[in-house]
Amino acid sequence: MNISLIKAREPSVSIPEVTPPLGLMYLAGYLRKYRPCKDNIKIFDLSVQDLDYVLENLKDADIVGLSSTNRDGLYLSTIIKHIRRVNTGCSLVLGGPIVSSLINELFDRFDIDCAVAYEGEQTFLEVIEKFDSGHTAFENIKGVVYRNGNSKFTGRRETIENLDDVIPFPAWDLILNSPLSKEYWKRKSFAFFRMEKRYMGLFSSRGCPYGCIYCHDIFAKRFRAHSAVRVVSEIEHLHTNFGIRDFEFYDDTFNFDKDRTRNICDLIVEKRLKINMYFPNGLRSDILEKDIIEKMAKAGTRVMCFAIETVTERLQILLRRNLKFENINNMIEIAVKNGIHAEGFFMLGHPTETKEEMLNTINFAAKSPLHSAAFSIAIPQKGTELYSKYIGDESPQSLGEGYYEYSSAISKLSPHEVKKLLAYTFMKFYLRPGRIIRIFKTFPAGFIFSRRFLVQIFKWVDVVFHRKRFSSK
Ligand code: B12
Ligand code: SF4
Repeated sequence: MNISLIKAREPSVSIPEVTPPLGLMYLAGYLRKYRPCKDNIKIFDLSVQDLDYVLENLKDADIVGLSSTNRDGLYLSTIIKHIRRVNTGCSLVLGGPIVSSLINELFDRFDIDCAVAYEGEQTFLEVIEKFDSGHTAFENIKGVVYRNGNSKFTGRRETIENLDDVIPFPAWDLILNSPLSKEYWKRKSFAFFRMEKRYMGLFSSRGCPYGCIYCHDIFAKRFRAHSAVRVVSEIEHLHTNFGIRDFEFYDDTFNFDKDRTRNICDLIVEKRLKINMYFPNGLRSDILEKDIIEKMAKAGTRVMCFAIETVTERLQILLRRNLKFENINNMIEIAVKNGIHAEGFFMLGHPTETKEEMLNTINFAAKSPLHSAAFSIAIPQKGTELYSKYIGDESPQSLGEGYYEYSSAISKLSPHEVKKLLAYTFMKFYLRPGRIIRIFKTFPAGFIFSRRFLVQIFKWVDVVFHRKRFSSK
């Protein structure tokens, strides 16, 4: 079958980061393994390709698979309308975080044939086989949302346990052997900076056992991981066959299994792989240990993000994040001493959060040894407990909300006041001679930092003045 997989994207200046569509590469790799030689699979990405170009190439598709987050879903119905116009015969399958988030309202919003919720590989395979056999009755396939009057969900599929055996390498070649790769390398990725232009994202584990009420549940609230040997063989494969030396890990809790983390680093050192590693999706900071950070540094870690979010204990409990603070500054200091760029993640505007509590978090960040800090606003996403509790499941999710555009006041301050505080964090954190000197002293590529610093300034100016530059295509 001709299967075209498309990453949807909402083009916005306030979220300039773009990452290669790992989810689609996983799906393509899985179909190749379990339906060998049966399909012709292509990947497109609206983050880096024009809609017109993509539409031009969809004319022979039997199945179009769309991947989207909530935010990227802003223009999804328009994109779908265009796809239906250029290819009247194709079947449209939706996947990605938006599905589990908006499970009961998908068919009200989008003209699709079916959707795949949560972990996608096994369900998508069964959906493709159904289409291939000329049928469209999905009620016996676990994990599918289909139209039956409204949206009907067949129920959640069991997660894949033995990841090493079941999940093949993602189909990296579909990106890395095509001009698409250069489009990612030109742009800002998830990590604060990269040493090399060429890079690839990795997803070495699935799921997270912590219970933060604002977080998704795509891969279940349990940690499942590829073995250290498998992770390093992915790195070796990408290094040998595609010349990739920079690796961004998008895992939710990469370091949850301490021994796995140690083993991955030891293996990289043992094999003398000269690579750079980045952890832009945050590490669980309170389970880090000195020797783990040292091993990570030795193995090539350049950027480590400490996901702290708030320093108010009351809120850590309310958000069910339960981060223990005692050791965090110490761990940041160790990372900095080992030449790792340490970035902190913080959020403002948590439910019931007061101005004083927000200022405490801002002051903690400013006084910490962090090199950089990313502050964003806590935006409830439908499908999370945060949304049910503080917005209400009956309220429709507004899909256009990203790091800064936001309208729901769940803290004690108004959205406008929270935005003003965000602008203040930037000055408070960066405009400190001590921090600037330390960045240039410990950071090996100060010039990259300066460039990022300027980009950040433009971004914040944009936020403060509420400039909207969304395309309404
Ligand atoms: C990389 C990343 C980013 C990148 C790229 C985002 C993008 N547009 O793709 C950047 C840094 C830009 C980013 C920004 C944001 N992100 Co982000 N990000 C991630 C992260 C860490 C990894 C994504 C990934 O590669 N996963 C690995 C692959 C294997 O998983 P996957 O893509 O979900 O694919 C699987 C299934 O979903 C399914 N599937 C996926 N697509 C398809 C398509 C079809 C046809 C089928 C059948 C199945 C299917 O099968 C795949 C294999 O099992 C995830 C966390 C996570 N654990 O996934 C958050 C996540 C996707 N981000 C999230 C959020 C909230 C945001 C922001 C809104 C943050 C903010 N406050 O502003 C912005 C929005 C940006 C945007 N335009 O969407 C949420 C999304 C929730 C939601 N319901 O939308 C996630 C899930 C994190 C979370 N904790 O909740 N993010
Ligand atoms: S620790 Fe991170 S990935 Fe895990 S539930 Fe909390 S926010 Fe989500």
